[in-house]
Amino acid sequence: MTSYEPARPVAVITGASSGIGEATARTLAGLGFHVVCVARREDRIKALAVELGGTAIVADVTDGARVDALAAGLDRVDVLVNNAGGAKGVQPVADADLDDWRWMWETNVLGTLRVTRALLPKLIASGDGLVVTVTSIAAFEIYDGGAGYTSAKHAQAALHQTLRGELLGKPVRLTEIAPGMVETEFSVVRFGGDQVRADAVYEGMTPLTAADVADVIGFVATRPSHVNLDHIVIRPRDQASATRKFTRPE
Ligand code: 8X3
Repeated sequence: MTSYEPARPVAVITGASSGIGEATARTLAGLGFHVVCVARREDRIKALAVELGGTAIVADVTDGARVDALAAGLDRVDVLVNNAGGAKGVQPVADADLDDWRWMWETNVLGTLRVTRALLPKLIASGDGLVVTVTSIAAFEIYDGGAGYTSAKHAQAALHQTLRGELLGKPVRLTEIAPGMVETEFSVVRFGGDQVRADAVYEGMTPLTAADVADVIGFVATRPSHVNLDHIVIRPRDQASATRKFTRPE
């Protein structure tokens, strides 16, 4: 199903078709990893994998059979970057859309669980595994209209952090990356494809780019194997919290 040079360490990146996932694939490939780009959008990850000399695997993290096939098709896994996920909607709890909530829990929480559980034996067998989970500042902050997303991110972080204890003594490091505002497809997806509304989120301030976050993931992945960066929060200078940002006057 897949072919790669096992001599190079292998990094599996979910949600690799755009944004932080795509940028992370580029960064890790530049650092010498064979990148396995996982996402639903086949055309995008195929082009990316060709460009980076990696492998594209079309899989939705909500599909257990595809995730198991992904794991079965890989001989070696050194790094897993759990990046797939996102937000849908900004309804208050009183008007919560259950389908949006289900999607957020399925992708962010159960998606991370499925992929991590499936790849864990190979990460351990590598002798020096690393699991990076991209959560969000929403994993430790809450805000009005954000409960579906913040609750999913809190749960994703709890799952990731639990592994830190459960894997103690095993050769696997665990790093949670919690970004604030990053200009990607994040807000477009959240607002159901409304680009104007998404652009307004970042108007008058300087958000992070996907490459800014990928840089940090590259740093994490290149520390000596006894060094575990547990939790990294990265926000733009213009953002103090999920609800406080500095906006330049026009
Ligand atoms: C999203 C973080 O600050 O854009 O994960 O709400 S923020």
